Amino acid sequence: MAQQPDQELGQVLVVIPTYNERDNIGKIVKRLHTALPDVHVLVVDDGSPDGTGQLADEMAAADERVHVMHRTEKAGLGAAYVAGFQWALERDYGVVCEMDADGSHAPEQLHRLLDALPQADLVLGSRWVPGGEVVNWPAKRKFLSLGGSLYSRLALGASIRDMTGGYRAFRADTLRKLNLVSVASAGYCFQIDLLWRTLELGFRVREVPITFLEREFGESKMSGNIVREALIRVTKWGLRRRGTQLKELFSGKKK
Ligand SMILES: Nc1nc2c(ncn2[C@@H]2O[C@H](COP(=O)(O)OP(=O)(O)O)[C@@H](O)[C@H]2O)c(=O)[nH]1
Ligand SMILES: [Mg+2]
Repeated sequence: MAQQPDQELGQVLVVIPTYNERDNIGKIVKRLHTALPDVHVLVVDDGSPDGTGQLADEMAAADERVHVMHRTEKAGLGAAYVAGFQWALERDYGVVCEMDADGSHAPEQLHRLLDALPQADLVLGSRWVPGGEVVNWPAKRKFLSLGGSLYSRLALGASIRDMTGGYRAFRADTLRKLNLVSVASAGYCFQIDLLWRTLELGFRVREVPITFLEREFGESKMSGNIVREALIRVTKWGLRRRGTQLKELFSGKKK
């Protein structure tokens, strides 16, 4: 089992965004360090009223592998990740991972992502490739995830099966090229946004199968607004892409 995917890729940091995850954060970090003792963790907490941030501080005080970033208000998953990634890039991390706090992404499967990173610039934990699965999700969520991936795939012309997943491993060098300051996607659309930027730059993206398990404790923060933001943005990017293709076709014909 790999703790460092490749000596040359460097130290691994797992960024975990949290909002009201008090019942989950301790368990997930413990599982992660049991599976991969050498990885570092950055908890990015948006001022959770349930005290997740304080609990994370206690964990950080007792363990030098754990770090905490406190943000003042709930500003969405995307904004939390951008802040966490910037923190990572200011330090000496070679690999930066995304992972949910609620146990949906099994830390015991992180090695699958890390093992694939020497041959890729971004590795996606995928629910929708052979061997991948979702456990305990209501039909509505499955439909939303599959539908969201299909729509994004068609609009953007991408060949990725799971466009919206949040279990990922980036090379720090990949993240550096993505112009994070210009990422405005606040919600889960952030996942499509970053993937799209990575593909557009011609980076190698690989999917590896994961088992996504619905949370046992706490509540999902998924909302209608999050879905609308994704739909509007993906449609815009898709139209822009078609416009560029048409322009190229037109200028090609005129020559
Ligand atoms: N910091 C921060 N974390 C968030 C926010 N929204 C969701 N999260 C975290 O993102 C992860 C995924 O969220 P979750 O509600 O489980 O989404 P679901 O799995 O799609 O239902 C969890 O660790 C959440 O605590 C937010 O606005 N700010
Ligand atoms: Mg969840």
